[in-house]
Amino acid sequence: MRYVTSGESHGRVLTAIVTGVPAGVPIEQASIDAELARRQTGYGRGGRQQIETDRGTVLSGVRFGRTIGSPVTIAVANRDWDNWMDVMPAFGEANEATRVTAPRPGHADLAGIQKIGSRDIRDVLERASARETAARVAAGSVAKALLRELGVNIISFVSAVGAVEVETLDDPSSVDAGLVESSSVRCPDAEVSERMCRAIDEASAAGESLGGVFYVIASGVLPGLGAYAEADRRLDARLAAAMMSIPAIKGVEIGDGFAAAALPGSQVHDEISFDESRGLRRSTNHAGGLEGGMSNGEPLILRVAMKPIPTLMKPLGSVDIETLESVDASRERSDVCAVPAAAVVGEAEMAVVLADAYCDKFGGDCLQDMETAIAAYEARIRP
Ligand code: EPS
Repeated sequence: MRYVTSGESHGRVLTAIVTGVPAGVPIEQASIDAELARRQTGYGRGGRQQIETDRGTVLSGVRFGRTIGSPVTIAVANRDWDNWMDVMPAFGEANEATRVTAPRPGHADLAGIQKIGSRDIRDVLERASARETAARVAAGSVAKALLRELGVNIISFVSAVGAVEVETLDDPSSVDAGLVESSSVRCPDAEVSERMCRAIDEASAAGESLGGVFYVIASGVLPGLGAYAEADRRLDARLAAAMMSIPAIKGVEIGDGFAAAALPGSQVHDEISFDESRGLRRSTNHAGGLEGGMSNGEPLILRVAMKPIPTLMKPLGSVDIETLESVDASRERSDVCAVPAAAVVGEAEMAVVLADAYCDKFGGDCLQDMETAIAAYEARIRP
């Protein structure tokens, strides 16, 4: 299973096309829209979220509420298009007055126009905008629908906004998802949530932006997904690449991640045990559910670092690409902090990778065949 998206931030519509979706997966309009709404929440978002109420319109691949094995297309309209029709039309004459010429440090702006040979940074920023992630979440909702049938559950939460962080986190996979969903910054600790919101207020008042850290966790994943034998089928590599594909992501850790590099092996590796009810298990999960490029049956735990958003209301120095004079970087309406939204995008990215890995291992033609193959596999690996 994989997806492509199309669409610009202030264009008419975003679309996601998901291919390799097995037939027979139940799809609900409400589940697609609920995922899109989760991505739109989060303290620190800008004025744009008051304009948009994202809805996914299914254009192909679903019939009477079930996938039919053909590509699934979902469109998400940009309501803001009404205000941008004159800036983003497909045809007509370019308007010099709406050109953007002061690239923002940290954004795709400068390398983007150098790459495509444009005199208007808007040609780049419209697609580089994280608005595109709405389409990814639509794609992820299809992957999640399959995973739900297979007993896999994916959650995310924010553990840091700027310098404010949750200090003690014994077992990230046992975090209360209800608490996360009720926090405006997707943080399971109410007191830390409050401090995160104040940090966002302070950044906003200072014309600053803030990054942070989020976890994405999958439970109910069977062992043996991915591969130890081929580099590009390794599940850890594919999950890390999927997280790094989200705009503004600068780091990914699996399990104990960088901290494990400083410890002796006996404190890092998870002992293997057996009991009648649970079969072969690990007593700890330092590996974050991934060993040898494969899932090992424990929860998959990824920790992801997001840099602060590049659009600053108190801008950094830049150079006008037309006059070559020193100027302030361009200011666009933007968010102060989008870490909670990025966490929801992280869930979608993980869902697509895991759905693809399940289709690889258990056949991707139809859900019923997958369920049969999974039952046989579970019986075989059970001692
Ligand atoms: C973004 C800038 C802002 C964000 C946008 C990402 O949009 P605008 O330029 O219209 O104010 O709100 O994110 C979304 C619209 C979204 O739905 O996530 C940027 O430059 O990356």
